[in-house]
Amino acid sequence: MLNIQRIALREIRLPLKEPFRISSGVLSERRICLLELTDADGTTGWSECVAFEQPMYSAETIDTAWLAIREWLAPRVIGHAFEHPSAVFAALSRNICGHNMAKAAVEMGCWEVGARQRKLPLSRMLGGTRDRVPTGISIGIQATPAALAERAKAAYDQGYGKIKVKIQPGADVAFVAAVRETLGSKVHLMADANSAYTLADADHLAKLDAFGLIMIEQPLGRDDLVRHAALQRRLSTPICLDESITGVDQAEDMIALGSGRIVNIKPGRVGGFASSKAIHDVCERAGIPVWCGGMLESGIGRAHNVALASLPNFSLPGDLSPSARYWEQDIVTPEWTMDVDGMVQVPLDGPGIGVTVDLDRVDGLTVRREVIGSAKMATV
Ligand code: OSB
Ligand code: MG
Repeated sequence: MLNIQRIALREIRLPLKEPFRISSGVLSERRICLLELTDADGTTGWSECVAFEQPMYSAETIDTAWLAIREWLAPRVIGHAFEHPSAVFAALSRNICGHNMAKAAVEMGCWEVGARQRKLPLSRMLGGTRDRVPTGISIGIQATPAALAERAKAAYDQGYGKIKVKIQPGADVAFVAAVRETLGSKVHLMADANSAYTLADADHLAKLDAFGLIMIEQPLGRDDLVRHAALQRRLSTPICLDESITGVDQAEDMIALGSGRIVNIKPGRVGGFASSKAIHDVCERAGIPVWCGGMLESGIGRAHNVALASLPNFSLPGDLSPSARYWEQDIVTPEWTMDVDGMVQVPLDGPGIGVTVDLDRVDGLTVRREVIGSAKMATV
């Protein structure tokens, strides 16, 4: 029985080792909202809200998420009993539109608490079956094709099983060509446009068909399911949708319309684990592969993603790079690592997320804190 009494929100700031550029903007520091949830039985769990500082990827930001959690979402959970965390998403969604990343942070924290109560690894609580998951890397937009090719080569040599390069108009065909030429024809290569194109660019995008990409991710706008279907008919490269898939309904629409052939599931984008699992299941039935995307998470969000990626239909490498790719030092121990075959171990030895939050470090990085819920328990 889940019965959350208290949610402690905090904001930490974590500088990225190097700026990450996508078509809609640059990230150089992550302002991260962390949640620590406490159940009536004393069990605690952690989650991370993946919203960015600016509304560049989706409408949410860390500040809107903080407000949504404090004002509307935490009160739907605190002091309410749930048989199982799978019931939380519906309770958060009744008459509350949008705010998926805020909902996900609360809901995924509930799954972590539920897993700890049952003494289960989060992976197994979710229905995961793998004990290691294949990892890809997402490389930001670089100044020149040669610089990108050099990055891609270094990543391939490290063992990554999939290389994704960010593209935008003016940094696309020549950049992908340089990477393909450097890596050879066998390496799993893909491009992610983060909605930078319109259907008027279809002929231009069709030039990418020459490079044998395993997919092109989110070429058009997030609401462009019909236009993506038109574009897919013009491309031999499979389209993978990211921003467009905000819930299971959009996944069903994508399948019905033929808007894409692969789905990137980010649990934050879709409102949490119940929604992710529903999308996973719908895609599995339709023969659509899924993989787990990333939002430059700290080690806490990464733990949630790795657990999700251990489900059976996550059949392509996820954007699950190890801690050292992003941070000088992560906020969990052990840090996330990848072996020479590009695999990340799913923690199965302990309950919940399976990594320990470095509280001293988190305290040192905290710039804002707010406790919601039981005053009696809110003494720290
Ligand atoms: O579209 O997947 C994306 C990073 C910021 C914004 C959007 C995206 C990304 C990534 C990073 O691709 C993936 C990662 O966490 O390594
Ligand atoms: Mg993407």
